[in-house]
Amino acid sequence: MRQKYVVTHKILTTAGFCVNFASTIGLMKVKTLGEFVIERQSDFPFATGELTRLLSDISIAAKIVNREVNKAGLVDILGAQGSENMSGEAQQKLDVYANNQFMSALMAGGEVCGFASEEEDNFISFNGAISKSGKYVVLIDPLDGSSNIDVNVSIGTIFSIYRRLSLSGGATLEDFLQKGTEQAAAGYIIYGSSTMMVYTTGNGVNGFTLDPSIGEFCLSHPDITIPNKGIIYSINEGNYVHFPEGVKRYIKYTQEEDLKTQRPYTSRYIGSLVADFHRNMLKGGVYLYPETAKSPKGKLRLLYECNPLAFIAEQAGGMASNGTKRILDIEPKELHQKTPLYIGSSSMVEKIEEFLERHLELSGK
Ligand code: P6P
Repeated sequence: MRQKYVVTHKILTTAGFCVNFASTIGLMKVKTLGEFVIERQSDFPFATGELTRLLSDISIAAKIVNREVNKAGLVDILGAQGSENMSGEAQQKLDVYANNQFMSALMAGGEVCGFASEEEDNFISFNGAISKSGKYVVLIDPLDGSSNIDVNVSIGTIFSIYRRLSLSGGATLEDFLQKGTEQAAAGYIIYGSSTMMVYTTGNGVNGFTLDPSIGEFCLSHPDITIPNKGIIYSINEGNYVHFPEGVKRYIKYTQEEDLKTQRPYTSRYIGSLVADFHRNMLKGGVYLYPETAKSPKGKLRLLYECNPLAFIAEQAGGMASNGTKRILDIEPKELHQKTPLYIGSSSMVEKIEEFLERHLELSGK
């Protein structure tokens, strides 16, 4: 009898191990980023595997950056680099590290002929034998919100992908100064309670969560849509006195009691654009960064922060405006140009535009 029990126990234990092993190595029904992009390759008009490799290059760099972000408190990678970026902001060591990781991965991948970054004064033309014939350029904020690294707040990477306009040779400035409507793809990575990669190629928005146990981004948020309205507004009210009158009136509007429109709204401001945007995208809400005294043209950069998030917002059914114009329609004039940004649930962005228009008229501008 005992012998029979021992044999049965061994069989059950082995079976249990096999099930766990199967789920651990992903035999369960999970779809990796790589599988998804290949499956959707036909969505991407020019794809002959190019997008697959390009997004794979980005995801590899994201995993490496994620590893460093997660142990930032343990190694000498915290704190200021001692240099400043083009916008005069102190570069954090991890900013520079992330910038170099994405640049190296894209240069090695061969699909990209040029790279522009918040951390680089000018664009970089990849002149390697393979890269020179790369059909795309990438613009990136390698680590947005990096001033939050030292205090363990979520930060993010934002990227924008265009097909090059120049026919051959190295990348040119015109390859980068394209309207947001011309983007081939755009996405962000959020390094938060989990690490996610969210992207669009113009056929909806999908989110992938990194499973550290298998080192793969797995589809976790298919077909993300922004609720048409929400009750969250994100803005640094410390700049209130410098806001345009229409923004001041909108903030007061959000704070009024009105059950029918579920006011007062809730104020949530993390100080990390990707984190605020991601939450508002899933729950509904609006993020505002108007002109201020310190940033008379707005603080956020059009090409590698506002355009990619605007593409994603619109693909998810939301809106992105500079207060009077669709972000994606703005004609870029220079690489690091800034713009005011109002982005998120459509009805909330529209309400802000109404306030701005009404108070522009009243002020006679
Ligand atoms: P402020 C980070 O520097 C950033 O670009 C965004 O991630 C963030 O939303 C914003 O600036 C915070 O700026 O002026 O409110 O500290």
